[in-house]
Amino acid sequence: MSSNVVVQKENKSNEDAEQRLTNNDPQLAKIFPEELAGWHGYIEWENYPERCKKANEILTAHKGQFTQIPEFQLKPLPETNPILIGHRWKEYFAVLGPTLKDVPGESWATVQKEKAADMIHVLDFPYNGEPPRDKLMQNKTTPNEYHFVRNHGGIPTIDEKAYRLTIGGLVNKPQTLTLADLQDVNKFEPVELTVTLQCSGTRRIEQIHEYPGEGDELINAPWGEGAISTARYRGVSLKKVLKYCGGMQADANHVEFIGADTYFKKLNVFNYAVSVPRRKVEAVNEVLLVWEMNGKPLPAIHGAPIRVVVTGFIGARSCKWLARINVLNEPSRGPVQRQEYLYYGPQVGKQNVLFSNGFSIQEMPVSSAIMTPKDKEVVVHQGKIHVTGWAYSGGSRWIERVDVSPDGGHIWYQCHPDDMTEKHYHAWRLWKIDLPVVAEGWLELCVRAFDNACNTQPTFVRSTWNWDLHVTSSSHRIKIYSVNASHKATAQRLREIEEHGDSLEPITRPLMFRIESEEHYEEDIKKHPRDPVD
Ligand SMILES: Nc1nc2c(c(=O)[nH]1)N[C@H]1C(S)=C(S)[C@@H](COP(=O)(O)O)O[C@H]1N2
Ligand SMILES: [Mo]
Repeated sequence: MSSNVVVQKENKSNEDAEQRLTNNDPQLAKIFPEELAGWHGYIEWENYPERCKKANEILTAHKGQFTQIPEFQLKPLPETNPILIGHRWKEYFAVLGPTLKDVPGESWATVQKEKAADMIHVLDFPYNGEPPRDKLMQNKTTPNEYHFVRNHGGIPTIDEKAYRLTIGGLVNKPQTLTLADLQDVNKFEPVELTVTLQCSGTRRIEQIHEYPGEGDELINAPWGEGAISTARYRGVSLKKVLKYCGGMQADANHVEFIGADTYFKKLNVFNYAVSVPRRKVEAVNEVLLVWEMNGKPLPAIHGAPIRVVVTGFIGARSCKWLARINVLNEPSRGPVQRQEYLYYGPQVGKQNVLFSNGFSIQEMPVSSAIMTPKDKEVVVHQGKIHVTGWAYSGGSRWIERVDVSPDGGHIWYQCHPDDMTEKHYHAWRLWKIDLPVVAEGWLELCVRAFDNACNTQPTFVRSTWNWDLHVTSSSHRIKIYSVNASHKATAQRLREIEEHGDSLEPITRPLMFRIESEEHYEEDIKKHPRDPVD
């Protein structure tokens, strides 16, 4: 129920970036070369099965030496920042030789350069980070330095001038386009769009806290409510780019995106590859190729120079460091598409799971979260608690209504439209409410949103728990300790605390002054005798 702890202690990511394993085989630079001049950290795997086989042999030979995946579901998360350290993944990079061995360290340097100092580093490598909750609530569009990041591998660095995008498969005229081509207004009219990206793992920590699930080898980040952010992107519509390639052929059904980064699965190597259905690409401005984020060049950590933005779908489909587009007859065969981001039924788990059991998650459902106050916060108020948060629905649906409850979901109060940011087809609405609260002590606050199709959220985490721990979209619940200072007795106690230089928090610490005078106590037991009259 609670979200990621705000972490204070430093965890030694830099030190750990010094690889524990190395592989000094002089042949490696030749076997696994950089694919293109001006691109760093890009090994092409998909076009070279022999190369993949060789990588698998090397990884298999080191199998016993890789660090175990840390256990973080059956015990509390470390109170460090970074929270988790991706030793194993760094070791995979190290044993493949010079092209990749420095990428973990470089990736961490990019985090330091491009991200705010107070980001919560959920996993240091591959880098996964979410902003502190109050920072996410400050603007309808998230400043680039606070936009969450989800990586499955390293961050390739690509010189803009050397960038080129190959488009092939079931298109009539395969093309290779440079960045200048994509930005040429005579070829493609640029578009701007406000888009919320949401990782399908957002709020996963709530599922983990209640019922742990799949512990993937790429650590499935224990996200809080911050693996969602919104930006204004500038780019071109992929629909137009494919038209420029002579259009898709009749048997084209899916469009695959291949990133320049390297991804591992059970000691096999891949480039990051995902796909979306043809009909999604053919909708107007729902799939963009972008180079600008909030009026600034797309940061390296977000996929520079070109990434895909798929509106209303899980973040995973918005491929970063886009190297190639393949138009296919069927969904991508990449493990990210076929073996991950699957939504399993209630009795599926380690004992019986098959990839074919789950359906592929594409559109995000309606979801929301309370961002302030924080879970377990002591809130002193005068009868109203100021509550803020986000609400979002995927699939080009938008939020119409947000309700907040002060009592776990019996009484609900609706946010006034003036207290919600404006509507977009593909973005969240931030909301706020002064929630009427009379009661004192522990209260469960919860939120539920409705989209324009009247969809709303499941009631409890348990209602939609799933083995892969995706799409935690149940009504978000936090516990707060209410102190209502409009009540006479409470106002009096707060004054006494101040007079004695004592403090209300932490509420678990006893007060060190006498809480009731002798006279008052005597008076009261006279009025309300402790013993029955007969
Ligand atoms: N090439 C590539 N693209 C990628 C990923 C990745 O690891 N490699 N991660 C995906 C996932 S799972 C998400 S949620 C989004 C996150 O985008 P962001 O890091 O810009 O917030 O990028 C997607 N695109
Ligand atoms: Mo994601």
